[in-house]
Amino acid sequence: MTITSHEPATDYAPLTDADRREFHERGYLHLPGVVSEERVAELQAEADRLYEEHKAVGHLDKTGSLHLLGAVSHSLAFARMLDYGPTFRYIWGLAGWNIYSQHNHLDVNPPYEEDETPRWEWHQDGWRQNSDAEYYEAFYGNIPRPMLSLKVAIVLSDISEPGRGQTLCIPGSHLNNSMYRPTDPEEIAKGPEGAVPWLAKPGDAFIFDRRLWHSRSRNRSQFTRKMLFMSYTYRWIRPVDDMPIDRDSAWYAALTPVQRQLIGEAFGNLKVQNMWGVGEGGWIDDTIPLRAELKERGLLDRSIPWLR
Ligand SMILES: O=C(O)CCC(=O)C(=O)O
Ligand SMILES: [Fe+2]
Repeated sequence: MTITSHEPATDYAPLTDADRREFHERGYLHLPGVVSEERVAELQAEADRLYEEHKAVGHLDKTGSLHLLGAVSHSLAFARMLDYGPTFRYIWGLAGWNIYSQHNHLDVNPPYEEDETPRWEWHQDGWRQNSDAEYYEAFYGNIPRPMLSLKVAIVLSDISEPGRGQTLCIPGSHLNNSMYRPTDPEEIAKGPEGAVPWLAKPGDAFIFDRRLWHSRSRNRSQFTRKMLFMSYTYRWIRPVDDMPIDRDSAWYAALTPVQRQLIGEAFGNLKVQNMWGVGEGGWIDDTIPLRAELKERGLLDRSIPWLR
């Protein structure tokens, strides 16, 4: 589809210390109405197009849901959300310039009435990161594992009433390395204490730390839930999604240098080392697009390690 929005893709407003504290205290932020109406309409149309395309070839699951990994490679409008100023300022502000999106997905979840044995779906993101990067507790004590990635969730349908398949989370739980896991079906069905559903309107966004304990929930309403999730991590961490990049495509040609970094491109002659933030000679590579962008705007900050 044609891109109709013309507002600048980037709005590099730095975070305040209070913004950072709020995020780190709660493990997530709800940003009401941050996505422009024009963009929301574009994203909804793309979500519907991709749903219909995947439905036509039988790629929905048994609940009729689409969970499309590597979503930004299927849509220019999605890829252009990677550095959408009002959400992206939290990403570089909290994680720095040496980042990309290793994992991003579109979720379209129609109502699903069928009764199912309830499953416990509470988790932290990152799979082996929750084991491999663990601190040796006998020596260090029980300290929170590292964040390593964070995610933007863009709301594309009205989920302002409970029961519409919202993501659930436990505020502040990102600092806990483990969570109680019941086996009793009744307890599983009831869910954990303190769970909060993300009630929101189209155009709202959530930013969340991958350590935040969260769960999907069943959509028992009459409304289809539509969300675009984009995770960002360091360039020295490998991709999660299979995201083949066609460098001859119109999609690729339309991406800005920062967007190309965010889909996982490396720059210069030393492509592998470049993922570590360096160029030839082993020096920090000031031409890495997001670093260059922040530097030009005077937003690198020696007092914040990831913005050095
Ligand atoms: O679909 C959802 O509500 C949650 C998905 C999830 O666990 C995630 O995006 O990390
Ligand atoms: Fe998750």
